[in-house]
Amino acid sequence: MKRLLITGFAPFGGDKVNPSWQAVSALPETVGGWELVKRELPVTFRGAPQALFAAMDEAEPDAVLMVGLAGSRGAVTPERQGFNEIVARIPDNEGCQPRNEPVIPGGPEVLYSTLPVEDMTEAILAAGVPARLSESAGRFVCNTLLYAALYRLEQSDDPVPAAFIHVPATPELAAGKDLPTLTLDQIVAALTAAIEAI
Ligand code: PCA
Repeated sequence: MKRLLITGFAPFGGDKVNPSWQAVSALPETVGGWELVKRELPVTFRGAPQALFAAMDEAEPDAVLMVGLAGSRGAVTPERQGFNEIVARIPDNEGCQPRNEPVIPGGPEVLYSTLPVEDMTEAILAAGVPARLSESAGRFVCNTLLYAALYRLEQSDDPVPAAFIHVPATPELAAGKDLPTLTLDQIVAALTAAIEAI
């Protein structure tokens, strides 16, 4: 069976939970012919790529799917691309707040996701969950992780495909805040449909 490394993030910015990891950890052990290897990543510019690369070396996956929270969005949004730019609006979980720095000095401006993000978006919609393809993963830790992963894979001899999916807040996370939400069940259904579309 082919192996999919799928990651979610720890809570950040004062939140108690992160639906990205809640949803990833709620997935079954296998989905659509993929054996899932799940990891929670730290929300730090330094640690997130490091932890992902360590998991890639250890698990030797056939594909990599990263998942993160985009609390202002009302739909599940596969990301078309990562940008070589960091502009942190808030500090990461180590207190780092880089601004106007490249992810990889000298790297290309944009790197494109190498999993079928259009098909994944269609599959999520077909599962009845709001979805759209996103042109920007922001400029915080999620975009840094996506760009760093695509860059590392591009440099490797035997690159496996990779992509990133942002998910909305859940009612649990949004309590008392004015945010659009999907239920955790909807987010789990969306990730399941996206994996089945790979
Ligand atoms: N979302 C943040 C970082 C961690 C997460 O879940 C982002 O979109 O960059």
